[in-house]
Amino acid sequence: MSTATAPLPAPPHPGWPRADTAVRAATVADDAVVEAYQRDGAVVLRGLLNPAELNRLREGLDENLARPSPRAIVASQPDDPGFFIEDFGCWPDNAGYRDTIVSTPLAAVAARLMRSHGARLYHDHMLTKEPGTRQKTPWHQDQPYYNIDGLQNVSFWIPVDPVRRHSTLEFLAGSHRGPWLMPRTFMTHQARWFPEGSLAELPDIEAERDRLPILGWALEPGDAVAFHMLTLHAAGPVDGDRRRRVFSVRFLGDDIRHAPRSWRTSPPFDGLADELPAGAPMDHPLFPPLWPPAA
Ligand SMILES: O=C(O)CCC(=O)C(=O)O
Repeated sequence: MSTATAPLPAPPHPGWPRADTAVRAATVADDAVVEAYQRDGAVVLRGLLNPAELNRLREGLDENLARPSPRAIVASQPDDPGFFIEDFGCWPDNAGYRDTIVSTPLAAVAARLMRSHGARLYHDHMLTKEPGTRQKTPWHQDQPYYNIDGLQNVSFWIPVDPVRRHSTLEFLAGSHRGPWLMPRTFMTHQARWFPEGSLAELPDIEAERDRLPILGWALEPGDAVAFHMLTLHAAGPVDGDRRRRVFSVRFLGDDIRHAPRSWRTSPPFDGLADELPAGAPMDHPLFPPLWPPAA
């Protein structure tokens, strides 16, 4: 992702927000869900997208899979019977993603979960595991890979296919309260971000999973999970009869500040440090404010 090449974001679509946006957001993320998000750092959101919104997102995902961006990476081994592909920062070129981001209640739900007045887009991330993918997604936090400080943040993980319990995203409840843990490359475990020894290493969560508060939900299309960028999470393999096409989109709240790094973040925002000082709010065209809607 480069600030030099990214086009200016499209303004919210005409007719946005729809009259029912705030009501839908308060229904899917009612006070009990918001409280659970604050306490656990992860919640399930049943029926977040309606069938028309889901179809639009599916079109966006299929378009992305047919034409991955130059930023796409293969996250499975060559001998994996399936295939795990990720892509980043595609929304400026993908109308299905744009519609999903600006024309659904996502931003309004984000503001509620974060207990923030405003919600601005951070970035999008596609994660698809094709049938039979053996590759697990290892336990990790997201924020140590990023260029932001602050607590008011949320990521949505939105599958367009049914996801079984053993293939879904799992969370260690409460881990969003910290500490920050060492980010490593998923397949070769290299420390490419924070220098070796500068953050604590991850505990062996799998070895202790029976006594840990692990959350995870089987999901139907239209459902999603929402999680804090410090919540430890991981995902399982997928069965041979299932695709697992997922769109993840991440939002920032009022307290988030720019934290430029001396290394390349994941995803990268090349050149941003020249345009947005350290400690500044993320007030930049790459991160359009989406809630509350402009007057
Ligand atoms: O989809 C996956 O397998 C992992 C998702 C993930 O780590 C994320 O969205 O941050």
